[in-house]
Amino acid sequence: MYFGKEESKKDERVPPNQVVTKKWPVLHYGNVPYYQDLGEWDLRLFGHVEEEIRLTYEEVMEIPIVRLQNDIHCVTGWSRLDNQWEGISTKEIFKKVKLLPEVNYVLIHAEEDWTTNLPIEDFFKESSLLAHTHDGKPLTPEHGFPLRAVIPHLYFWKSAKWIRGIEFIVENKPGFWEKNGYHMHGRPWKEERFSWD
Ligand SMILES: Nc1nc2c(c(=O)[nH]1)N[C@H]1C(S)=C(S)[C@@H](COP(=O)(O)O)O[C@H]1N2
Ligand SMILES: [Mo]
Repeated sequence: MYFGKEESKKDERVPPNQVVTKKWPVLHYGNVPYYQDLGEWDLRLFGHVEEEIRLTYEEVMEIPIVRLQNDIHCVTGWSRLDNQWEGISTKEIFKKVKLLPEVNYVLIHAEEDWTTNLPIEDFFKESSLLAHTHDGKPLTPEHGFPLRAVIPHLYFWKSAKWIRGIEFIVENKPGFWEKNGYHMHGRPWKEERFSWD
């Protein structure tokens, strides 16, 4: 009998110093927005782009849906496996806006001026999406309704809830938690938790 490989594969599924939870904790700074209607809601694609784009909620919902399953890893130490997301691939955002060649980073803007920064390759990775549905149900307000980023290969603080804008930038710029000591990149397998890691 041979156990070795399967066992080590299982271990490798969860990044170092993370504990798997079946529950889905709610974590954020600031207030949960409770939208009465989405008439005023928009998603701005701006920064170093040929022309700024503003997508209404209807326009976002017309974009073809992608379904992706992944594991999420919060920097506070919990991981949740096999999340099923529906939303739009970040590749669809790439099709909507013409980026200027000097763009290297993305700053995701959420309600209440909350932001998070990441390299452009991470944002446009195959597994990155802007989600509206989790495990078959629409996102609750607490988890990011109507639209949140899901960047599963980075610590979950990069997955902004209540997103309102994607800014394409040249020089890297810290977002909300990054200004408060969290890592500029945040790769769980390298345990990039804090800027001094
Ligand atoms: N807009 C916004 N998005 C946010 C945050 C926040 O404070 N504001 N917190 C981040 C952090 S630290 C985590 S761990 C995840 C938590 O998402 P959840 O509450 O759906 O589990 O959201 C991320 N997205
Ligand atoms: Mo977090």
